Amino acid sequence: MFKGALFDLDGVIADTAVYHFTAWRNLVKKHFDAELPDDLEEKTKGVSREDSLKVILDYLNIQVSEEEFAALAAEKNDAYVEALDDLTADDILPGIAKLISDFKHHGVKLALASASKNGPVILDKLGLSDAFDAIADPGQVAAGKPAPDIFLAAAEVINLTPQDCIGLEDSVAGVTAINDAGSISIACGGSELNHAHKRFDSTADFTYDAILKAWQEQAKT
Ligand code: B16
Ligand code: MG
Repeated sequence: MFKGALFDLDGVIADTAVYHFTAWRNLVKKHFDAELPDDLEEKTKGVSREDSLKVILDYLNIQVSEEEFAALAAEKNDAYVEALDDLTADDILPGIAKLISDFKHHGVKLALASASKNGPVILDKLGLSDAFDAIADPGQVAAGKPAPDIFLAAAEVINLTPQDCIGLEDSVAGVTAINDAGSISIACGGSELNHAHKRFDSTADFTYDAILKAWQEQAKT
């Protein structure tokens, strides 16, 4: 039986991914009068603010100074944080509140393994801060997703080995990070996440029983 659950935030606990990409789109429109294609969103999912900006500037083939880079990242974050203003517990994705309460009922420890530096604020707005035993700090890890660091840190802050944990993710980079950390990856999303140990279509399919079954199947292999 697994002892810990390492949660991604954007796209797993709340649908804040759309706010991230809208903020990037508006920034790029304002500063460079350019549009971002839909498929760039997946390349920024789970990826840190700075790495997301690099992906976007590479796509646009634009070079900026270090100062401009920092100013763009800060402006995007201000717009994103403003968009979070109205976030409430109603924005928790389907199935997640029940899953969290079932995990707690079964003594599973919970840690946040989000790339977002806004994680604590978002958990607070969703009324979930007390449900989590610990939050891994993305500002303290050497490398962002797809590197395993944030999931290794998340297991460590709840005093467990990654092998005793499952990781929940919605991004290609995040699933790779969980796998490389040595945890069992449980994903929600399309076939781009087929590298997960178990993939479901949506968070509504993330039930305690389904996840336990996925864990037991993996334990047999
Ligand atoms: P911030 P996750 C990630 O969160 C987002 O998916 C990604 O789009 C964002 O760039 C990253 O957090 C950093 O967020 O700018 O708020 O620090 O999916 O790992 O929970
Ligand atoms: Mg995510």
